Amino acid sequence: MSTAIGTPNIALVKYWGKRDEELNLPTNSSISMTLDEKLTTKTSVLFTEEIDQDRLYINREEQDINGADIPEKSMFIKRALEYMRKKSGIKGHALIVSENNFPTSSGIASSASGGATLVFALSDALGLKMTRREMSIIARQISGSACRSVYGGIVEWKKGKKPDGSDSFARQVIKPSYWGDLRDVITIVDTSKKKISSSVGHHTTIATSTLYKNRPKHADAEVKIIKDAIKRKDFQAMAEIIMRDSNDMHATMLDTWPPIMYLNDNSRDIIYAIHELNEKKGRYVAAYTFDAGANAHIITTEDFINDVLDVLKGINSVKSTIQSGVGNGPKILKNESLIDLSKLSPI
Ligand code: 2P0
Repeated sequence: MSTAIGTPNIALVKYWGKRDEELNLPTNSSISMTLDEKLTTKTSVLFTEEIDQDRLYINREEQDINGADIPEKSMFIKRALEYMRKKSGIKGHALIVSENNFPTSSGIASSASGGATLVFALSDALGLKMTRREMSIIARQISGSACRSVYGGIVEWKKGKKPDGSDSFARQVIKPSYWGDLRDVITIVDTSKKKISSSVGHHTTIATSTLYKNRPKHADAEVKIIKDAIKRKDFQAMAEIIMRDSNDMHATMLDTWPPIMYLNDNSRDIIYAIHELNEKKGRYVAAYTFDAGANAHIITTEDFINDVLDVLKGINSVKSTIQSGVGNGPKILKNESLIDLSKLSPI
């Protein structure tokens, strides 16, 4: 048995579009900041002969991972579980209990922290001693963005070229402590479940958007530039790429047919307000970015947190904010468990 804790990541140059939908192989490389433990996924895994099939609970709700007609995400989880179990030679069924302390499917990357934390817990429970690279490759096959949450700090996911995905994994490019005062102010305006899943969105955008055709090459170039900017702690260069890349991705979504619109009027209020703040300061002090949801991530530094919070106070639709620094990535929790061993169910 093992329990792991992991965190989401926020993409600074985004992953949107797959060259292989079975293996979650992206059309472009991406780069992200792993978040700290304000937002967490905890996952306990037990292998036992005492249950009759594999069982998975997410936020206390049992998910079907055994039937023939299960959702794609469940199939991908099952595939990762079976691969790792086979590698270990352990025979028991898996009881997996996973809990997020934040809303799922609302664009706060629950699938990223979920996938990475699960692979961490499985590897430890099965005694596999896998490298982070191996874990990143398996996490990618559960959910693309999960391959980045296997590491702390600033993380690059190189798209790779091989059809089997063996060269498509993430790696840490900057340690968490390098730019210790970097912050993400996660700004919640909407906690409802998104209408179009990321997996469907990735597919439809590639299939129908003409704007998208320019994106992969452009995003790859931006990854290189932003990596150097972060190494120089050049917030000016970094901020503009972050905002432009988010806008670029959401433009291809709007150009998708039928259109995908994750941003709403509340998101747009935040975009305008951050541009106004930057203009007032005469330079970039904050950068917005949005994933597949209306909630904003505002990247800033410790010095300007209060300016950002003041701006957000003036926006009615802002329900709450969470401040995150750069996180250290997943780890094993030695003395915690979400499994009731006498009932073989979630605690
Ligand atoms: C990202 N997103 O780079 C981008 C930005 C959303 C917008 O990765 O189908 O849940 O599981 O590989 O990773 C969300 O897509 O998609 C995502 P799958 P995933 O973080």
